[in-house]
Amino acid sequence: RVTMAQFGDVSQKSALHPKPKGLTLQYGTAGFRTAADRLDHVMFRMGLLATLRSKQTKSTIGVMVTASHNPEEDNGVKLIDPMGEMVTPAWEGYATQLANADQDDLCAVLKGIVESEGVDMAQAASVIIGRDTRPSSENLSRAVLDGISCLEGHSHDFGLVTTPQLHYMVLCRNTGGCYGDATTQGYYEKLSKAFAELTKNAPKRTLDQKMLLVDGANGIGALKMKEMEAFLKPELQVEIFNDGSSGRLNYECGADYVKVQQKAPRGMQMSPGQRCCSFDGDADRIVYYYSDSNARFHLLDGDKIATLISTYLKELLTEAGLNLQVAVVQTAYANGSSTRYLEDVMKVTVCCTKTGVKHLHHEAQKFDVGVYFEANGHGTVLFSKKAEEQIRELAEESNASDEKKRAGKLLESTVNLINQATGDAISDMLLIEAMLAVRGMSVQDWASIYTDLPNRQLKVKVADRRVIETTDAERRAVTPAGLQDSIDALVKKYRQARAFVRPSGTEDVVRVYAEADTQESVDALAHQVSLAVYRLAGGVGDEPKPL
Ligand code: G16
Repeated sequence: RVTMAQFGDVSQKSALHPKPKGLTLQYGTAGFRTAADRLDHVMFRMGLLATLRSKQTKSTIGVMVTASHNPEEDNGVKLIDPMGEMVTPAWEGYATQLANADQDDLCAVLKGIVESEGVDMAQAASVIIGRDTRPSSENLSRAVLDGISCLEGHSHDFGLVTTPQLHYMVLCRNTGGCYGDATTQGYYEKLSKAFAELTKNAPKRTLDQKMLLVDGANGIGALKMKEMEAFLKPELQVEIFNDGSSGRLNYECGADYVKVQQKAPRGMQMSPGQRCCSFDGDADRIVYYYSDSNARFHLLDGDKIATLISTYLKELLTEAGLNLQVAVVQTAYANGSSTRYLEDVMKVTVCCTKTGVKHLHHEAQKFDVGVYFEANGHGTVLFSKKAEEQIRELAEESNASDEKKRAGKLLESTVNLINQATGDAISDMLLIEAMLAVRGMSVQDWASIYTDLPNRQLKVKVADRRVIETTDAERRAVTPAGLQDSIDALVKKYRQARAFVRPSGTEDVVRVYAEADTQESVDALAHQVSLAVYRLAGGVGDEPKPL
């Protein structure tokens, strides 16, 4: 039987982390996210919850303090499950209950979770935590530690790490080190070794070809790239911009800014044709770009990354003679051209899920090789046990032909380079650099695999974004009445057009996405759809203006 006495001094300690009156928060697309000064109680309570989850799964659980792409004054928290993946929907529900419970009800809510999930309170618990570079993150991570110690969980604070590094640590710890050594040093060594193994196979490259400009979004990714730089030389020479020494986190820089604005970040000195990339605020997303000799900006987003990776893997699997199914998982934001290319030219299975890595990750697990990427640059590749075994056997097989063996070894190093726990800007960057090098491709060759349809993303402020409910992997709005009909009518006016709207799960806005045959058309369409949202879903502030 669960007794209140088992919750130790939760009641007294939680009084030190009071919940602001009337505040209700939801576990969103990637955890709780709001202004940092409203989150202390949430952090304490997530420390409690992670400890219970650890007891229940008898595994290490991760808690990452970050608001990723959001502005610097926001913060948030992501919970990481035993295999390094996002916490399950049931526990997201508990997280929401716990975050919103009144102070006096906290122990009763904990008791409810313990009983529903059959948590053995006598079981030892282990929770590891990390944080991004936001000024508020240090104090908030202390509140998490308070919560863990309240339930006598064992904790380890990794301090400043990228979100994917913490996911990696969780996976390493729960596989008894099989996945790698659970330290940042171990992470650098594993990835850089795999990178060196791959680039050994590359044709000779000039120093210029080995050069990559990295926009660190003034965040944790820049710090960690500085630590890792030395491990990658001489095969990769990075120059880091927006390293946090002056600018603000994510301000006019970072992957989200570059993707949405479709322009280079501030401060980046790009010469024509120079390969560049941007990380986001916690380094779990990446986009590439370059500007041509006419100063035209070319973006290579998550869709282009997924195409490059799946082409490369399919070729290697064919060379290796391995019959493994490759699938690509996308969301509604995937550019129509990318989906058509993948299905019609590459002949790979393409699936569409709701926004949020947790949904894509889950879908990708169904295939031998599941490549998942959101257009915003968040993604990775998952290999099934069967796929990994076949690859490993081939790499060690002495009777295989030289061509097959080489492909097997390349695949083996590719598996080692990929962070299968979650999308990881650093790991994805190294994979892209290695693939381009091995295949002797320039960034222009990569960009020309297919041509994106012109597209536009906008945000609309409404009084309560929950009035918009969606279906069909967020491609259609069910409520408010009339909104989807308006969107359908608008889309019909343009060629090759598509548009959808959905409430964001990380910011207090409604997101609008549109694509069409020309930039002029898509800008008009996106604006008209924004107006429909503003008028039918309770817009606040000024009416959206034409672009
Ligand atoms: C998070 C999620 C992503 C999602 C993004 C935007 O990214 O991890 O899967 O695409 O939020 O979500 P929404 O459109 O619901 O606001 P990050 O990098 O901010 O953690």
